[in-house]
Amino acid sequence: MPPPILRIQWQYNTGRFGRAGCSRFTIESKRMPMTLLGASEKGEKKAGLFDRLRQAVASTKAQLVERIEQIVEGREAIDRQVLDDLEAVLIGADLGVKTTTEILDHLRNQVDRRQIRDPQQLRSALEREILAILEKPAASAAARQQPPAGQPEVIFAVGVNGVGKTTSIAKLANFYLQQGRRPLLCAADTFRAAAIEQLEVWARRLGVEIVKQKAGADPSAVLFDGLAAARRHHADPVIVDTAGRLHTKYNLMAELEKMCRIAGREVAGAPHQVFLVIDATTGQNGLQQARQFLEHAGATGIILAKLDGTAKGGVVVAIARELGLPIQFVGVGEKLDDLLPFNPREFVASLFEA
Ligand SMILES: Nc1nc2c(ncn2[C@@H]2O[C@H](COP(=O)(O)OP(=O)(O)O)[C@@H](O)[C@H]2O)c(=O)[nH]1
Ligand SMILES: [Mg+2]
Repeated sequence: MPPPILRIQWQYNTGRFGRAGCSRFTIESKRMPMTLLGASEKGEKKAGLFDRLRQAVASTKAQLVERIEQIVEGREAIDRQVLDDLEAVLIGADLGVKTTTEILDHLRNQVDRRQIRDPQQLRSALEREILAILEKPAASAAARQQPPAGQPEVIFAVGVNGVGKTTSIAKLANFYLQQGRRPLLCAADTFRAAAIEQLEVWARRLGVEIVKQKAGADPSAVLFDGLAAARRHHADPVIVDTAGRLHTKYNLMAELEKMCRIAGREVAGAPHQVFLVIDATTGQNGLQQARQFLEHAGATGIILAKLDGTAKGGVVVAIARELGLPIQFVGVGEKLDDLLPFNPREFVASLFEA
């Protein structure tokens, strides 16, 4: 039987935990986060973020965890049929064939060694498997090179058209603003005038500086200007929008490589971060497209946009395993604060908690 749900409401009018009236938030969790006991602002914010992650993965949870519960219900042994059904569920939730096969091999192994016997244990065994896959690339993220003192951190966003690059850049700028930094946006997707205008609208809304040129300009020239402006105005980080048109793939990749060279010549170690933006709603197809970028752009991490409203959130696991890159942020909507730092444990908890 699942552990009972603990339901807490903080009442701002009385300053106590309780059930009635005037609450601003509700937390439901098997484990009560310690920070909430003091109801500090930090705790409130954290609970809010977790709640939003939970909302964003609701469809994936229905597709994955709730189906597993249906499979194991009433079964007495972990037989071939149970494992075949589990395999179908994992593929249906877009974990991909390779990742699914690896997970099933591990589970079969545990069944053979009688480490798991009861079908009811499959759920938590799967939770452990997914967490291990997600935590693996996260461990390597710390090795990133830092910019020299007094120089801006340079961050590129790359990925196919329409995946959510420009929107994610605006959200990232908002994230860094909240950390007390002064981001500068660089409109180096010069392929379409609309792309420059879109970034300008965000910059105005955020009140941050933007460096741009006319549509059709050399993206590397815009980048060069952006870095110079950042140095002059002590802005940091410089967040660079890039084009993502796949039909002129060769030019695009050559352009990206040139931008990386220019950045590195101007600021040691730049680009310090290259976020590959992937659209979660495209599932395995998105993963395929992402691979093509990786060959040329050398990404350091993933932003998974549009996790809200997709049942294909299982692609998170395939991305972590097959690209070997940490997922650093997930997009959960179109607003500025709809970007959540990705934490493997929280992600798994949001999917598997009762
Ligand atoms: N629901 C949702 N929509 C998003 C998210 N991120 C981006 N979008 C939408 O996806 C569309 C394409 O985004 P855009 O940033 O222009 O993509 P780009 O071509 O890669 O720069 C826009 O309509 C965005 O509002 C997200 O996390 N959730
Ligand atoms: Mg764009």
